[in-house]
Amino acid sequence: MAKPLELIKVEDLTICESTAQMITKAREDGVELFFDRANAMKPCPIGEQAACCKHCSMGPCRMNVNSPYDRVGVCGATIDTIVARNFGRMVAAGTAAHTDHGMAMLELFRDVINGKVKDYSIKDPIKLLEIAASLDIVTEGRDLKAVALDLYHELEKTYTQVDGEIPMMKRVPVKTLEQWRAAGIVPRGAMREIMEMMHRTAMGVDQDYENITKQISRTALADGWGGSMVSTDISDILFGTPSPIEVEVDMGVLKEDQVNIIVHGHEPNLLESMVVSAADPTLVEAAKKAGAKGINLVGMCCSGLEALSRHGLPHAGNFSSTEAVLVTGSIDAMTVDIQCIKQGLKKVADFYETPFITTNYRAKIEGALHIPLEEHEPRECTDEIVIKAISRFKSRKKPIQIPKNKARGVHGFSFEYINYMLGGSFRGSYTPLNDNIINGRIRGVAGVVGCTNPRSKQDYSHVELVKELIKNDVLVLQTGCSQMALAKAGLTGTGAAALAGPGLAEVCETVGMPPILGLGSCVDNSRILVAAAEMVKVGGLGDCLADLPAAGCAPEWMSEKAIAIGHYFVASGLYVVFGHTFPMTKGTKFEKHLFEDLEKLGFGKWAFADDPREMARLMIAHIDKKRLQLGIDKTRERVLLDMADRRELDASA
Ligand code: XCC
Repeated sequence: MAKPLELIKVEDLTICESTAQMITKAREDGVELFFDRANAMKPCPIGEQAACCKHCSMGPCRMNVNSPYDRVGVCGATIDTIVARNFGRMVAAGTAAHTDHGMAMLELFRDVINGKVKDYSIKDPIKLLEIAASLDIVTEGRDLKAVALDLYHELEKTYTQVDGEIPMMKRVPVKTLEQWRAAGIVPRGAMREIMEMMHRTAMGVDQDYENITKQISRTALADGWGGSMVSTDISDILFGTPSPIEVEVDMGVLKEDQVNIIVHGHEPNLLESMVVSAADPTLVEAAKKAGAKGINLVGMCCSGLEALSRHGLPHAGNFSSTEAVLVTGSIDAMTVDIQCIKQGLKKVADFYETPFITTNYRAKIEGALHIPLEEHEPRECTDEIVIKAISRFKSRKKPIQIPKNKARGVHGFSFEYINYMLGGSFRGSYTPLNDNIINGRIRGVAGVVGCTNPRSKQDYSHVELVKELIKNDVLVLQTGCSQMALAKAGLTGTGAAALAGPGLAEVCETVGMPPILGLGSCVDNSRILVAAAEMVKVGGLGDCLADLPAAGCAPEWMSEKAIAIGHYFVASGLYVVFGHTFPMTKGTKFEKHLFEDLEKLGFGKWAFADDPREMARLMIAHIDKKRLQLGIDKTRERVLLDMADRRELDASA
């Protein structure tokens, strides 16, 4: 046990009531969670500011964060070189994670088309044809398989293309693309960009922070407009494009009298096959024979968000709750694939005698049972997981305590559905969104995304920030663990319009949409890019992404993937605020470059804030600045006057 647990107040760790209850239970049970480890081990003060260089054995060299220009590394590397290199490697790692995931989806797509994989099929042929057409692949008069094969070969370039622009550049607004071309940052295949990023940040290579930043941008763009975007599109084609669906979330979705199986990770194929296994009549019968009323399949983190968006599968919570959910004692199996899977889960699972099963060859955990998910026979893996869970249900020994908290909300928004929702099925269009931004009812658009982190109170900043944004008429798009924070807080239904400002509330009421739109997992941040590109295309809001009255935020981030996401938004032209911590040495030229200079060069820029209200203030100030530059600041004043007048009229009526 790291440190006396009593020292940490539960209410300082989370606003998620279920997680709070489970932290308390874990303390009683003597089980250590990552909250305790975070408390016991303070972050390294030099590493926290990215001021340590360990890229060769002449060091590691530790800079003085209080006076960063006091010294240089043994090779002479300056603080700016060191911090930029560290930042670049985070972007490379985050990009690698999303692109490797995307490439796995693309390979699955290839094997579905060529008939090697029979358990999955093409669920959305319309989207397949649309994406193919958008990439100039001839679709008319051709059979679906031929188009699909061409699409596969075209999209493969996203990863492998040695030279030239990747296919999705066709979706980038022209002026933004021209700007990237001028800056020399249009991405080639992700493998090339990641390789070059790693090379340039090795000892003795690129030692000019501005030049390093160019490769950081190019690598990040290979993620957002490349690996992640392909992952989203192919997942939609294979498993269905999400449309709004009402879903239950939080630990109250667990059922004491059923076999509870948690699926946690990122690639949708494991959960897709789990859905089939959990509904298999033979396995359901086996569960009943074991005394259960049924099999309760529940998602967590991004895997869970993929299945929640497509199937309405219940979701138990976000990153900070994955250990806590095991503490309920009710989990009969937890199965995982890749990313955000704490090694500590294994120990907690062992304590509660929950089978903990890894399924992906890239992500084994020492001591955990590994049942490989082979794509041509996925049921071999997922049926076995269900059987293991049934047998654990039969022999449950530990007391069970399931929190009662449960919230209902609407999820599963996609670029395509927003198009349809705003414009109708025959004239799907983003024009009504642009019109309402231009007329000022909607002040702007914000993406609030990303992780939770044991070093910040779970969910608190997500919820407070989003409340503040919608109150100020900012439409909020969400993904990842942030989406789940708002869902648990009961703010993903149309009822949330009651908390929205008058303009946004009016639009929500007219269109019948909530003010907070959940778009899915973290690779689905690409849906935000596509929506933003469409807003530029529709017109009236400037002619490049940097002109939009829009901003993004990851208030409780923790993963390198979040840094890659943040930077592809910045390189695309958006303003991005990160919360609680930032891998940056203060007072350096590199900090100024990311936080000020990039905007002057026509890109977006980074910002940092510790308090959710301050995050909201910064984002709204940026949105207002863009409205002013677009010359639409006055319309908003008129609308608000109208609303005030209307209220006065209402009051006097
Ligand atoms: Fe992981 Fe995707 Fe972060 Fe959540 S938001 S902690 S990256 S699960 Ni993606």
